[in-house]
Amino acid sequence: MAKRPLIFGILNVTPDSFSDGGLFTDVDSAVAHARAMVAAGADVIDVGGESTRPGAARIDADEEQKRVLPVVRALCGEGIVVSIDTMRAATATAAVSLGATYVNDVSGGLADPGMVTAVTHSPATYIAMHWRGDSESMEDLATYDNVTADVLSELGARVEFLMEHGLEPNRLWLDPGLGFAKDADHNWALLRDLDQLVALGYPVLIGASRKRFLSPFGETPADRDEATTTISVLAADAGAAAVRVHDVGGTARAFDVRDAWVRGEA
Ligand code: PMM
Repeated sequence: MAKRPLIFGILNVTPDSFSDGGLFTDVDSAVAHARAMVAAGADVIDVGGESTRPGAARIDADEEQKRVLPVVRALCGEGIVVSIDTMRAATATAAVSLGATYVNDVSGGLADPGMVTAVTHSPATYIAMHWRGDSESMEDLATYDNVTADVLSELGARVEFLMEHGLEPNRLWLDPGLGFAKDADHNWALLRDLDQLVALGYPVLIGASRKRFLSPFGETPADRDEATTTISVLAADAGAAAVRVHDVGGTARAFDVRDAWVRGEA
């Protein structure tokens, strides 16, 4: 059976993210929440300063950096492994210079032409997500002939571009981008076909946590943790390398159960 995925705990230092917007806007509360997620079993804390929920307006780079960099500095100072969730090269570069290990770019390098150089010239691992357009336009871009084939080929093009620009293959991860220019059926098809994305040979991150396509299983975002955790376990079985979640403790317990199943003992 595929090994236990890493758990990326979500830390949005934004006023407007769909699930945790406004909760962790000062450094102290953000750091406290990150520590709690690490204690609950997070391997990495994914720090984001710009909401990507459908319809969200973009903020400028200064505002993004004012939100995230003090938090990144504090977490790296405590030895916590940090991922910076940004589409901007300047923010990625600043966060990596403070010690961030991963650059999580929901645009896969498409939003900022400087991103590819920023990551190739850094020691960071780059997580390239499938993306077709920003939050303001993405709902109109959710048309596919065959969502799995189309996402695989569009991500494949990003891989080729990144390699041509000198990114080493062992510093690249991929993400199908659940909810980004995808309707509910697209997300479910991508999850059903996850083994095909894993077969490309790069570590795959899955970000399903509390998203709207889980609404049949929970009305509000906070009601969707069981559905999220079930997806995390199934994603683990399909070979995902990491899951990006709000409910770290529940995910860690579910992975403990899965490990007991694999070992034949608890
Ligand atoms: N989803 C959100 C934000 N960042 N990053 C990756 N790699 N994959 C995702 O699916 C993803 C992401 C959505 O917003 P949230 O931070 O409020 O969950």
